[in-house]
Amino acid sequence: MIGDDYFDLRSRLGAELFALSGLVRELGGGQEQAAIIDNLIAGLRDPFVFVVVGEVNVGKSTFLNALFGQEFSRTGVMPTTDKIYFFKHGPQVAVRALTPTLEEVQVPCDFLRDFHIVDTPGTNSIENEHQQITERFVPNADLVVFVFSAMNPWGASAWQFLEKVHRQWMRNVVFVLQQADLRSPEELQVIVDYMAQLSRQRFGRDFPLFAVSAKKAFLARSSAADPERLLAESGFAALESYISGSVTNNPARLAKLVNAHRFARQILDQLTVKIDATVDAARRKRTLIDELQAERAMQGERTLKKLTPALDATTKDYHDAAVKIAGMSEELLSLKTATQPETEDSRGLDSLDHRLFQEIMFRVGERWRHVAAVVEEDHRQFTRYLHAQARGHLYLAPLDEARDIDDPAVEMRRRFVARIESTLRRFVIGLKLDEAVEPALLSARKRARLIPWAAALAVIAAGTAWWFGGLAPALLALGCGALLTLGAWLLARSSLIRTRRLLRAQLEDSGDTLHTMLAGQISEDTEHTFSRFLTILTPARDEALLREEHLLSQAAPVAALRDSFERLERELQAATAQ
Ligand SMILES: Nc1nc2c(ncn2[C@@H]2O[C@H](COP(=O)(O)OP(=O)(O)OP(=O)(O)O)[C@@H](O)[C@H]2O)c(=O)[nH]1
Ligand SMILES: [Mg+2]
Repeated sequence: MIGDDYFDLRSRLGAELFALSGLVRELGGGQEQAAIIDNLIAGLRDPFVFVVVGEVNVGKSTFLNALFGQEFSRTGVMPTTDKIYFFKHGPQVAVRALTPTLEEVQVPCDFLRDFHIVDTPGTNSIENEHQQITERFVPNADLVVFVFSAMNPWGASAWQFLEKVHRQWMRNVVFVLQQADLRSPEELQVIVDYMAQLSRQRFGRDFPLFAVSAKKAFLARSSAADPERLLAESGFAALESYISGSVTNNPARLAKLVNAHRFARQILDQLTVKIDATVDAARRKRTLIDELQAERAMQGERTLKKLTPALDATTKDYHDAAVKIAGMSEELLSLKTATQPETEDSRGLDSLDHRLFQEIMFRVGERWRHVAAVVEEDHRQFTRYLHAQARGHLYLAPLDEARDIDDPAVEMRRRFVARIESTLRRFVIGLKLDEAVEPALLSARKRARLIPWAAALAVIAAGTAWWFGGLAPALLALGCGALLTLGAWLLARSSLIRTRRLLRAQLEDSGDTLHTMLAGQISEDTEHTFSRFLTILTPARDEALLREEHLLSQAAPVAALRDSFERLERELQAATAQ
C-alpha cells in the first residue's frame, strides 16, 4: 500500500495520542488538555489529496484504479470523466453535485479515508475548468499527476494546463506516461527523453517521469493470472515507490506529525510532573506515618523508663510494709492469742492480708497516682505531637473517636491506677498468708492448751503428795508438774516462733515477685496506652500505602507511554532527516 511507512508512523502516533488522552482523562489532567489531544488526533487524519490531470482518454481513471487496486473511477474508450470528481470515503456510494462541473463522490473504499482523489476530465475537453482545478485543487494537492498517453504525449492542452500551475506547486507534479504497453521500449525511451527535454525548455525543470501500463497493473491487481509478470511489465513498481516516498517524506505531513508529537509530549510531561508530585506526596505521607509509628514505640519505651524509679521505690516500700506486718504478726502469733478463743484470732488472721494491702497502698498509692499522671501527660503530649506532625500532611482521626470518650488521657489514667491497685491486690492474695500461718497457729494452740492442764495436774499431784507424803513429795510432784507445764509452754512457743519466722521470710522474699508483677503490669499498660495510637496510625498507613500503590500503578502507564513517545520521537527525527 502507498505510503505504508508514513501511515505506520501516523497510526502509532495516533494510538499514543489516544492512550495519552485516556490517561489525561483518567488522571484528571484537565478537559482542556484532553480536548487539545483530541484535536491533534483529528488533525492526523487529514487525508492526502491526489489530483490527476491529462487529456481525454489518456488513461487517467485507469491509472487511479490501478494505483489503489480498486475500480472506483469509471473508465472507457469514449470520453468518460465528464466532470471533476472529488472522491472521498463514505459509508455507501453517494454522489453530490457541488457545482455543475464538480461532483463529490463518496465511495466505501478504505484507502479513501487517507486519500482524497480528484479525477478530472480531459484538459482538452474542459478548457473553462482549468482555472477551477489550478486554483482550487492543485494548491491543496500533495501530488499532481500529469498523465500522458504514450500514443500521443504531445497534446497541447496538458502542457498548457501545466503552464497555468503556479511554480510553487510544480514540485508536487509527477509525469506518468500511460498506455506504455502500446509502444516498444525504444519508442518509449525516445518519448521519455523528448518529454524531459520539453519540460526543461518550457518550465526550466525536470519532472519525475514514469512510463507505465495502468491497464496491466490493474489486471495484475484484479483477476488476471500471472500477476507478478503483469506487474513487472506494467512498470508500476518504480512509480509506486516514488509516490510512496512522496507520501512518506512529505515535509508538511511529517512536520504535522512532529508538531502533534511535540504538543502531546508537553502534555505528557505535565502529566508526568503532576503524577510524580502526587506519588511523592503519597510516599512522604507514608514515610511520615512510619516515622510517627517509630516515634510511638520510642515514646512507649521512654515513658516506661520513667516508671522504673517508682517500681524500685515500691519494692522498697513493700519491704517496710512487710516488716510492719511481720511485727504485727508477732502479736497475732503470740501465746496470748494462741490461748484465746478461736474466733478472735482467726479474725486477726483474716485481716492480715487486708492489713498488708492497706499498708502497701498507704505507702505506694500516691506514688502510683503520680506515675499515672506522668503517663497521662506523656499520652497527652504524644497526642499533641502526633497531630502537630500530621497537620497539613495527613488526616488523623481523634483517638477513641468511635468509643465516644471525652478525654482518652484521663480515662487511661484511671485505668492505669485501677490496674496497679488490682495487681497489688492479686499479689497480696497470692501470698496466701492465712495458709502459711493457720496450721502453725493450730498446732501452737494445741500445745498451748496443754499448759493449764499440766499446771492443774502439777497442783493436784502436789496436793495429793502433801496429803499423803508430806512436804518433800509434794515439792517433788510440784516440780515435776512445773517441768511438764514448762515443756508444753516451750513447745507452743517454739511452734509460734517458727511460724513467725516463716511468715517474715515469706513476706520479705515476696519483694521480687511484687517487682516482677508490677514490672509486667506497667510494661503491659504502657504498651497498651501507646498502642492505642496504632488504631489511628495503622489505618492511616494502610490507606496511604494503598494510595501510593494506586498512584504507582497509574504512573506505570505514564512512564511506559513516555518511553514509547521517546522511541517515536527518534523515528520521527529519522524520517524528517531523510
Ligand atoms: N492499452 C492500454 N489501454 C489503456 C491503458 N490505460 C487505459 N487504457 C484504455 O484507455 C481508455 C481510456 O481510459 P480512461 O482511463 O477512461 O481514460 P481517461 O483519461 O480517464 O479518459 P477520460 O475520463 O475520458 O478523460 C480505456 O479504453 C482504457 O481501457 C493502458 O495502460 N494500456
Ligand atoms: Mg477518466
